Amino acid sequence: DTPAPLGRVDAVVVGAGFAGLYMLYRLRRLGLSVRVYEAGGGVGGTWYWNRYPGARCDITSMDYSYSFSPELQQEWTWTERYATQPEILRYLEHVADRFELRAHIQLRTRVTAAAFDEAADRWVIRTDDGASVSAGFLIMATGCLSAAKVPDIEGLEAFGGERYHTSHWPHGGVDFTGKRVGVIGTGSSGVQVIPAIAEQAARLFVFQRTPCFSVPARNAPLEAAHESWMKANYAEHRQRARETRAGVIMDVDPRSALEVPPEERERAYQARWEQGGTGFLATFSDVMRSREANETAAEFVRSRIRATVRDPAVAEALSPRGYPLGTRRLCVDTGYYETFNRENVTLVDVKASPIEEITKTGLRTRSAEYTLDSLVFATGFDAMTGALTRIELRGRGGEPLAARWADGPRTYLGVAVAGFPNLFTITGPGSPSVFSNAIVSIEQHVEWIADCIAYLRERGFACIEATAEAEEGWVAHANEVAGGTLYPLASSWYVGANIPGKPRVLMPYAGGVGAYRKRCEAVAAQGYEGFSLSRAG
Ligand code: NA7
Repeated sequence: DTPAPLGRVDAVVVGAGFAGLYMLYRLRRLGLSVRVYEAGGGVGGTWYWNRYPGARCDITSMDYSYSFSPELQQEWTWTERYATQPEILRYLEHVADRFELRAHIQLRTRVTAAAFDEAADRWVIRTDDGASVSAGFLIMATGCLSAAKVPDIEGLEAFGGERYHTSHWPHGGVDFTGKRVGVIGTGSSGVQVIPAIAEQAARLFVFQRTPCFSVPARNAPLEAAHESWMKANYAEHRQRARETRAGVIMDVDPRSALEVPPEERERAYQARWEQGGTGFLATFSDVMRSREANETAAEFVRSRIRATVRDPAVAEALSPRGYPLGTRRLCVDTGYYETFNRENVTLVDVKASPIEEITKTGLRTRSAEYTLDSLVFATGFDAMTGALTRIELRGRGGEPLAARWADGPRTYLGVAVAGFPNLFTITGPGSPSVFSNAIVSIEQHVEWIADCIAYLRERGFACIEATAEAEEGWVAHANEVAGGTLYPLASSWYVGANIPGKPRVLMPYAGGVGAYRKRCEAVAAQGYEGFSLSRAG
């Protein structure tokens, strides 16, 4: 078994989704030789893999797109308020072509391991085709929600029907006509796939463990007037978005939900409900800050569920209780609650009667057995850390990242890890990432990393590494910010609660993208404060 020759590039980028494509573009503009490895058979990342029916972004399309190229944002036309998966994928394919990125991307290649060579100040990266490459910089554009999770349910392998995970959907699509289908999971993927499957399948059983809060998307064709207004004001609009908490401009009512008379409060929630989308969270300034204020919003959603779902017992089972609204990601749906009025749809409460086994012919809960032709797992991801720790990343002294993070991820600014020089994590744990419009966070990280690499090269530095003290300080700060929010009150993937044994830490940084960006800019302006920089040899 002769090892393949070791190629050399200036940088390796792992992943060709929104983050990897833009990182490649920026590094090429600096004149670096770059290789991007992408496990998928095409570019697109999340939008390549999540092909389930109903898959759609829950950030409006004109905001969920790159801002780095004024020409691109002028020439591209989105068709709907919220873009579907195929449309976003087409957009990313267009970006790869338009900026001539494809020549640097190696598809169908998974990075399996990477080790830092301390003598050379370089990374040696191994791929599943048996090849190795040496790179000065290693940039992980592996996504926050890319390591799929299938629960370890007894009998899983015995199932005789077809099995799917929403994020590994077959490319040719699936025809559920005439089938008895089970969906496990009612998070963002579940609320999108359930109405779509219900329209096709003969019977649909929804196995729900934790009910979600969902608001209507009110999706619609993009209005020409809105599009031209946005295009005329894009630069300013994008700049304002970058300065917000979540990377999207929200019209936050500055009042407390508790200072407003109940009828007026109800009208305000109703108005946001009619508008659709996550702007619902901005109905009052303290919805995400005060438990009591939050409960008024939560109760409003429950009242909408009761008004929509005809069977009161089903409505009650769909009504979330016991965690604040928004502390598990708020879902955005099209016809989710209405789906439970259909004759062919049955909600199965697997909190009340847990799933005991998957059998050859279906699924058995403690109290009943369901015969199924197909089983769909909408069971989520080992979020934020999974894609990183599934690769054997070894830093100084050969220490694996997974071991380093055994008690929870520790980073400096969510972009670097002490002991892992010349490694950057785009939207890594400890950065706002999933608490924001991902594209705003991705662009900020990519630009910061590209500027950092340019700085190093201009000054003859071969190596940059976060100091242990800086990392410690950032972790402490992020934890302090987290402690001031409602997020720790819910068992969510934000805190790793969906993965057995995963330490409970709020992984995204809750301080907001605007403040975070300022902090990153200040770090750079101080000559990369909190990092040690060294020359070759
Ligand atoms: P989520 O939001 O993690 O949802 C996964 C769902 O699957 C959730 O309802 C889980 O219930 C359920 N689940 C997971 N394991 C089981 C078992 N063993 N039995 C029953 N139910 C189970 O993933 P999504 O893909 O929907 O969304 C992830 C993010 O992608 C989303 O937030 C957007 O940012 C995009 P549980 O809550 O664990 O009781």
